[in-house]
Amino acid sequence: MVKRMSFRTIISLATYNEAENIAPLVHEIRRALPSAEILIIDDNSPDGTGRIADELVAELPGVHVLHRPGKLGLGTAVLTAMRYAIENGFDAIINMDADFSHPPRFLPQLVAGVEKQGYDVMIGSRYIKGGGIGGEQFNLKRKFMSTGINTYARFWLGLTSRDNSGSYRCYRTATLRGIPFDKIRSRGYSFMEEILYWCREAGATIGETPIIFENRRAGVSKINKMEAVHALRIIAELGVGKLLGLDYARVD
Ligand SMILES: Nc1nc2c(ncn2[C@@H]2O[C@H](COP(=O)(O)OP(=O)(O)OP(=O)(O)O)[C@@H](O)[C@H]2O)c(=O)[nH]1
Ligand SMILES: [Mg+2]
Repeated sequence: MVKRMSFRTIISLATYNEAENIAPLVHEIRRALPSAEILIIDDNSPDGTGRIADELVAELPGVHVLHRPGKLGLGTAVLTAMRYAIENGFDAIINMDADFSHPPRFLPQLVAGVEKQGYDVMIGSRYIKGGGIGGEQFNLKRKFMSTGINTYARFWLGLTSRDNSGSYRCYRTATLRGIPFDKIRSRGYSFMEEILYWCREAGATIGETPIIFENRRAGVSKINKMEAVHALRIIAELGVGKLLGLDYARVD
């Protein structure tokens, strides 16, 4: 009889200037979900995050790193990680920010959503009962922006999940295999809404489990106004494209 392999999960961490966060985060992830492998996607961070990642790879089994030549955007980093998960036979991929905004203590519930509850995508959600935003410095402007973008994405893309902009999620790789990656338009932050849209198109079931989002522990934010405006445009274009039955190909 063929012995069934256990459920294999990989956790992807996109990094751009996370030198102070990456090592403690990887160790905390190991404690929270020891069976999972970890993939760091570093975009040649000027602060040396990539070098620290190499040290972690040498020190810990099941930790991997991909070095890209320069800052290519969070969306393409996650996509690269998804391809890696598919090519290397993982059953699920979890993505999380590398700045401690996504506490590792929620990892077991995210995996369980896919492995045990049978969802194709499990969202770590700030906007369902039990979820929320911790930390006193999380300002009102940002809260307002986050709520706004979620309502906007629900409207244009017909999403029914509550938290569509956060990136702390677990995806079943079998579902990702059915997604036309070459049609994904987002390079930056709108990837989070867009991938949910494509998962829905592929017939995926989407669940949400509560998480508490924390302020980044060290370093600075990488999102800028241009990226935010670009994200809004892509979401609207996707919505209009769906309405008109257009078959968008990747443009930018
Ligand atoms: N590889 C890669 N990682 C990125 C890129 N842009 C952002 N990241 C990473 O993506 C994650 C989310 O980015 P953040 O800058 O924290 O964005 P944010 O959460 O909106 O902003 P904060 O207020 O700082 O938390 C972090 O782990 C970043 O290091 C990129 O172009 N390439
Ligand atoms: Mg962050």
